[in-house]
Amino acid sequence: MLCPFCLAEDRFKRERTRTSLSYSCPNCNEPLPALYVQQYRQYPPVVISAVGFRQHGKTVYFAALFYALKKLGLPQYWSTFFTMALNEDSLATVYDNVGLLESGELPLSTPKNFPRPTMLRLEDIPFFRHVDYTLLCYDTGGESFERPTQLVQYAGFVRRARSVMFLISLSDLQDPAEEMHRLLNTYVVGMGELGGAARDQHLVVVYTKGDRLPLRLPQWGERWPDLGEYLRDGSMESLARPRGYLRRMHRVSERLREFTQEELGAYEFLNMTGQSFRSVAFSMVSSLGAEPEEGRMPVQIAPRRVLDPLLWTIERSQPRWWG
Ligand SMILES: Nc1nc2c(ncn2[C@@H]2O[C@H](COP(=O)(O)OP(=O)(O)OP(=O)(O)O)[C@@H](O)[C@H]2O)c(=O)[nH]1
Ligand SMILES: [Mg+2]
Ligand SMILES: [Zn+2]
Repeated sequence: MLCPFCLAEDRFKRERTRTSLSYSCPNCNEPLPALYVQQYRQYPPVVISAVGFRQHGKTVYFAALFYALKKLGLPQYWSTFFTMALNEDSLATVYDNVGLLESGELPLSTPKNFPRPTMLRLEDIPFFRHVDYTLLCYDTGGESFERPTQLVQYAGFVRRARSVMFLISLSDLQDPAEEMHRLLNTYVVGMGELGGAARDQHLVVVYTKGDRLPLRLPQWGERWPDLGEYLRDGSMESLARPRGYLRRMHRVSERLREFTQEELGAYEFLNMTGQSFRSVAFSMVSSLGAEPEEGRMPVQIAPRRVLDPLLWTIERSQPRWWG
């Protein structure tokens, strides 16, 4: 079983007293949530790891994802769906982040350290019938992805991910093709040092801050109107029809691949991802829905397509993709 805190695979220690039953990891001695251990097979862990440079939108993405899962009326469309945080830390992280966004504030830059995961159980997502999951969400400072040695030290969680997310904000890059390739190169070398192999993983490339793309790329509206439209009408209703939703999400991924080649000219990145991972998918989100002003949101946030990277990750963590 996978320890969410030190990521060792081991059998957990079990201690029963007259009044309690507790579990801990023999490797790091951290206490583990009882439900995590007792229902490990029923809710297997899926590691969600955000890889990306400083200020590219990792923390805001997680906050917007929690916001979308809790505040946008999903149970209205998914009739038996609910989420459950597995420990006190996770409960606090979810509610604090949702509260922050609701009040128009934005999270501070994340320190570079080995993060504790937010453990969130997802029950009855209609897209994936047979298994429910415990998400283990890891978010560390973007500096950790500047050099392989830093990645090894602060982001070792990536090794346990079946599917890894690269969060890339195109409007924050001078030369997207070159810098995306640098991120990838750093990642692949770091994974090697960690004793893992990217070859065993799926990659989900997530273009963040999608609301900014029309400004950054004047040709966006003219050449990629379908992508702009996909982002704009990213309301929750369409999630009521899982099959249609996934089909469209796959089509958008193909279009974003074309965009990456034709618009960004990121040939080296594309060739190397093709070689380095089991599969590569593309998605695009706007966590806030609009540009902040002076470090605050002047309007209520309107997350767009923030579930897509999660759906990709879960799809690629399914036995069919994995086995
Ligand atoms: N316009 C727009 N800006 C965004 C969006 N998401 C994030 N930002 C901006 O990007 C800033 C950085 O986002 P974070 O999520 O904190 O970035 P990070 O990747 O966690 O950064 P580090 O923790 O420093 O590695 C935010 O403070 C916002 O100003 C978005 O969807 N749209
Ligand atoms: Mg951060
Ligand atoms: Zn441990």
